[in-house]
Amino acid sequence: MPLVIFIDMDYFFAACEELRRPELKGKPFIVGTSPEESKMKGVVQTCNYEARAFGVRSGMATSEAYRKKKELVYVEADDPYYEELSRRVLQLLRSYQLPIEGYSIDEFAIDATQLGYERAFDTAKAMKARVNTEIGLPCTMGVSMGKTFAKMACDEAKPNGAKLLREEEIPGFLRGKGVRKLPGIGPKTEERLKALGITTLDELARADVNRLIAELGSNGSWLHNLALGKDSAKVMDAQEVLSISRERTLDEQTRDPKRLDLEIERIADMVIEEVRKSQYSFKTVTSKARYADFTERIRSRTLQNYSSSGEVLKATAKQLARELIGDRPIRKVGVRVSTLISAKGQQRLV
Ligand code: DCP
Ligand code: CA
Ligand code: CA
Repeated sequence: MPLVIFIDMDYFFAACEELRRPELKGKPFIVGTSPEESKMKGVVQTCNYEARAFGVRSGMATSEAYRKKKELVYVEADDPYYEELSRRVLQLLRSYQLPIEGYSIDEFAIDATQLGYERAFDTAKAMKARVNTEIGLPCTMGVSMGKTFAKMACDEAKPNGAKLLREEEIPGFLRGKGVRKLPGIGPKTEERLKALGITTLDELARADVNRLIAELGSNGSWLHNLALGKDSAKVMDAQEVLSISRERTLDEQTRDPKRLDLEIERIADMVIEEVRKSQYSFKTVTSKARYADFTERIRSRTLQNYSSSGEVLKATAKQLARELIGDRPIRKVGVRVSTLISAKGQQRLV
């Protein structure tokens, strides 16, 4: 599992508003979207902690928020402004030269594996202080193995906090928690799990994985692993080339299609393992050959649909590799998948 620093901005849209309108500080207010006719018909996007003290929450109807607290100040949401601040936070975090993945407008996951726990936690606290002083926004940091547990640690440290959760502490941390505490479990999945008699993460961990898969598809085994404290998903830096590839130099040069098939199968197995670990589906397959004279050629094919199948990858890559056989013997072959989509969030990456 990668060691991850997870950052989530505190009451983000509302904090952005306080930054440019300091007179709002200390007063309960909400940031909302309202249909033109009346602000009362809109929804609370977020609110400051003063408003939360009265039970006001994100996602609540504005009218309900006003029933809880008559004197709420209403602020119309300004998405371009929040996006600009989000970009500035990302830019500041990038200065640490670690791989970083934008998770949502106010969340970022940073791969800190190379730092180890102590330095990662110190770095997280330093980042937090800089976001606070240089940008003027409060945030919370979670540091743990795997993005999921770093995010959960962050959730528990809110607001304006920092929490380090070591790998050996994860099982104890999960024990007794309801399934909704797991990022990725929303109300729908919660209901389906409840139908299976599962309401806590302990019960999810003990559940039969085949039953979970039957009920929830591949998400079932993913969630089961999380409940067991395992999350091997990589931090995907958007600036990295979004493809997964492996290559191998052959023991001896060849032009034999059968020999090539075997090599391609081996390499495809390595690629597919990485695809599964990072939970991607791919749409483009590329095979590459380097010849005895060090020239290289590639052949690519775009599939009809996204796939994460090893069989599809092998068949396509072998066919492409055969098209690369020419007069010169091949000394190195490679397989690459690209046009990736996150199978988890159905989020397009390329
Ligand atoms: N948001 C929204 N509609 C929602 C939930 C959130 O528009 N139903 C927006 C407003 C939030 C931002 O996304 O400011 C980030 O959402 P979070 O869930 O992280 O909530 P906050 O940052 O507001 O608060 P917290 O301090 O709990 O993270
Ligand atoms: Ca937030
Ligand atoms: Ca958030």
